[in-house]
Amino acid sequence: SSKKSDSRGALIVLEGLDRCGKTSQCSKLISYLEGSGHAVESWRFPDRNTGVGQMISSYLMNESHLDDHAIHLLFSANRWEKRSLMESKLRSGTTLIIDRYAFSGVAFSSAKGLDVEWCKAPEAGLLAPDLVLYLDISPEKAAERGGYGDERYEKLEFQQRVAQSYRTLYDATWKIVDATRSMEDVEEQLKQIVMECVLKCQEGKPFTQLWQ
Ligand code: 2DT
Repeated sequence: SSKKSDSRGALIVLEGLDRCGKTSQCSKLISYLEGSGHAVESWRFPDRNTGVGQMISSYLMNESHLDDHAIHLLFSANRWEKRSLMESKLRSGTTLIIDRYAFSGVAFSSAKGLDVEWCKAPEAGLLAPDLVLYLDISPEKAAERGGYGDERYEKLEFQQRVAQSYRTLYDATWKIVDATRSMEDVEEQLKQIVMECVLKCQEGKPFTQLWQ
């Protein structure tokens, strides 16, 4: 139906390897949507500001050690603690542009050797994105872009395994974008795809949930 009451914001996720350009493209999309009069917020996972998020942050900075399963569940809990706010923002008409989501959760944990189905299980029931933009770049090219930082996962061999794990998650909601092109080219391509999605959600596209 296209009743006005069904109108909602779009849930749009950007995914990709470290240094694929995700974070810059998220802020460009925010300016673009704001400039064209849409209500929009920029989110990211992990959200390091919550109690759970602080545990994740200290793990990522190698200041604490956690079992691979335990940290996986914390990343997932960090999404669950934001789920109801996410739904109410979307219902009130705000589009959310999110830097990483459950796909990072599964790709990074399964790259450590955890079972993919086990990794997906705690994510089931979270809101499914209307669109996943995958900024595609080889781990080697990404590494050439000024190198990685000091966080736990920022190593070439690990990023190679993450790239393979991501590939098993592609579905119809994904758009694979060539992230080796210029920033401006990538930006132009993303704008078009995103606007199409925002308009579809305004018309009342129903919500779906992850992996159920
Ligand atoms: P940033 O550098 O983007 O802050 O990410 N990660 C992220 C996981 O392992 N599981 C998750 O569920 C999420 C959201 C990816 C920090 C690192 O955390 C990884 C990189």
